[in-house]
Amino acid sequence: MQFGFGLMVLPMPIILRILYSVLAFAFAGSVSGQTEFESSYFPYGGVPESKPDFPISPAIERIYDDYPAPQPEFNELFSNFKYTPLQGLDYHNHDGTLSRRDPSKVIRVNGRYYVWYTRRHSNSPPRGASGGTDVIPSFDWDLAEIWYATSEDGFTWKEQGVAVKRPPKPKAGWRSVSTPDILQWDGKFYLYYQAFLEMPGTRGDFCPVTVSVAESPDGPWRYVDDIVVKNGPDGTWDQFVIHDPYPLVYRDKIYLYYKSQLGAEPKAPMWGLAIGEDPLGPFEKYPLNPITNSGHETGLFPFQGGIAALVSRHGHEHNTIQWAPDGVRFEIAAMTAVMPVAPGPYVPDAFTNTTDGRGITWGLSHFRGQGGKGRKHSILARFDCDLSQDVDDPDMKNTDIFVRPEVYFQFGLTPRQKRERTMPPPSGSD
Ligand code: AAL
Repeated sequence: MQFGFGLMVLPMPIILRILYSVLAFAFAGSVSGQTEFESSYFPYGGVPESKPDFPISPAIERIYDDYPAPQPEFNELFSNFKYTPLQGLDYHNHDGTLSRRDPSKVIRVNGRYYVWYTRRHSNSPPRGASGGTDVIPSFDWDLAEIWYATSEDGFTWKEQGVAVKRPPKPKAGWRSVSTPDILQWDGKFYLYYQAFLEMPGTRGDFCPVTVSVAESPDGPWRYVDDIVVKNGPDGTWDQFVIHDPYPLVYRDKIYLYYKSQLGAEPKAPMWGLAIGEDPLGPFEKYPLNPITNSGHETGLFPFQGGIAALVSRHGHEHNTIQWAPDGVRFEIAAMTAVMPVAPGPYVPDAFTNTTDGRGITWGLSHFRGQGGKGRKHSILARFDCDLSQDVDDPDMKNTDIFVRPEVYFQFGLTPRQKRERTMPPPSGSD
């Protein structure tokens, strides 16, 4: 809708903004004395626990209306993240031929922690879309298998071996199987994963999501020859990419979150949800997908009566922890920094159908681009946090984060930027 202003035609949103500014100005004028007077009485002694009943600024309104607690230190969904290298996993001297990445959520079975992940063991490091061949990986997750490791304490891990191998051509996954996540349902275990039918990078990063099933977390895993989360129809947001399948049991059903991408460059990954009553499907896509506007690799957990999400990379709301009271209506609950990439949290109540999710305190994640040029690979690491109703760790609630200069200098200018920025200013501008 548009409104005419003499000869000028202005769009509706601009008209509304002008109206708002005029009204706000008039209002501020009429109460200006009072506002200045009241504001000088905003109390000392910490942020008031409940919303003051005198006029406050929009920024102060937000801390009461938009966050679970007015101070991050008391917000159960705010946390720092601390990282520890894992013991027990070897990387071939970091020569790029062995990579581990995209860990599943961690679960505990018979007193042991289990994790599944993408493992690439190839003759050569990845050589990019144009360098990939039948035996040379294009990307870090090409020519991969799904392996698993177990741990007694979450710090030292023992790699146990392969869980899902690549099936023979032309079955889904013949080129690579990657990025698994785990579901425990009715006494059985289900691994959902990306099953590439072509080299990643051929047309993008397209692959269907399929599933393998086992009676025990140690396998053997039976390949179910079916695509469980289908691509959307042509022209829709998830017509190509369905990545990072991530199942939770919620409201008596399987809530399987996934990531797709609205376009190629700039990347616009967002998350969708598909809901099923049987681990083998059908999974029905939630009609309002995408249900986040940001986020790359999925990482979620039941929290209180809803679902919380670690939204680390990409989009307006990157570096946030979000919460949806119904698993769908996600809102920002906290902003944070240095979040785990590809988080696989330890979620004790992932499959209990809980209505009072207790939260998480640690998990595994990955670091990409290790080894330097020509040796690129990823490693798994542990992250710790306090996103739990049962833990109260003030050392995880710091909003004053300092990072070493080397980390800043890692974000150096590109050669183009350097060139352009060291050029003398155009003549006559002095
Ligand atoms: C990741 C995930 C998916 C992508 C690639 C490997 O971290 O989002 O798994 O395909 O990158």
